[in-house]
Amino acid sequence: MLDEIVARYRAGDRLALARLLTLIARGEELEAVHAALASASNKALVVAITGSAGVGKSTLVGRLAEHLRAGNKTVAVLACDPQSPLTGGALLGDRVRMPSRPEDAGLYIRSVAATSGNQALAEHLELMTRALAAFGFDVILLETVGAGQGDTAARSLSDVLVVLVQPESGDELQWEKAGLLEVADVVVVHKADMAGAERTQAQVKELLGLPGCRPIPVLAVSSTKNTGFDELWATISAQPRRLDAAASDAGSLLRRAQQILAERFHDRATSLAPLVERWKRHEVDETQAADELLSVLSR
Ligand SMILES: Nc1nc2c(ncn2[C@@H]2O[C@H](COP(=O)(O)OP(=O)(O)OP(=O)(O)O)[C@@H](O)[C@H]2O)c(=O)[nH]1
Ligand SMILES: [Mg+2]
Repeated sequence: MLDEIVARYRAGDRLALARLLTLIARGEELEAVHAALASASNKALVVAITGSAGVGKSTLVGRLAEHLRAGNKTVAVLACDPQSPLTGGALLGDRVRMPSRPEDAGLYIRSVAATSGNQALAEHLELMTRALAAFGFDVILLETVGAGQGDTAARSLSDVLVVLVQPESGDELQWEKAGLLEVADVVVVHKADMAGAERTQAQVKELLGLPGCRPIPVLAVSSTKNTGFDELWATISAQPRRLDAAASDAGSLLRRAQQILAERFHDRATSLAPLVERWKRHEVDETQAADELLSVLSR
């Protein structure tokens, strides 16, 4: 049955995509799904949007998706919402303030129950993201709740992580400081239509502008007024892609392994060359590369 789903998924069938995501979310057939996605190409930009409850993540994600669609980019949204486990309808209807357009093949929205343990959730999210990327979406937006642990997971799952704060967060801002510095690639003062937004933006800039800190852009965006989105997208696009960097790290690790093998066991090094070539062509992922590396070594 999985074979059939995968075949239809590869042919671009959205229903098959939905079924594949459901299997992943339930933690079923993960080995087979891993294998099916192992050699899939991945050119999607993965953007995580995080921040505390009520800061307007869903609204902003909806708006951003609209902007991207207007620019002809295809978009998939994965929304993790611990308060409403798997309520696809509610997500579209109430929470994401975005016209639901089921006829738009370039937009796909899916909610994810964030009830499983952190580690399992992260693993499932990673696979779901890969399944969406391999399906061909240009951009994947991940809405995650901003609880320290979750942020760190979202960071490793995304190319760019955007943290939302809102005006006059007061004490909360102190708490955010450590978290922001640790995880954010871009900070957005959201609800910029509210009083105090400019002050908050200045405060956050000051917090993040400490000497020795890596520079983090701090933008003002209002979903209600629909302002700041061009700059937001320009800033996100200008960030280096973390997942590419991770992949090239793994690539250089593989090349180093080849070097060491060449020095010590000449015959095995040549047997590793095809793997390195396939890695360069993105035909294997890290897991598969590691497996094959081990099998070459244990021969
Ligand atoms: N003034 C103002 N209010 C906004 C803006 N964007 C969202 N809101 C409001 O903020 C509230 C929370 O919005 P959501 O998008 O549900 O926030 P969220 O962060 O996804 O919330 P959770 O998923 O529950 O954590 C809603 O009442 C929105 O109408 C904005 O740009 N300006
Ligand atoms: Mg939300």
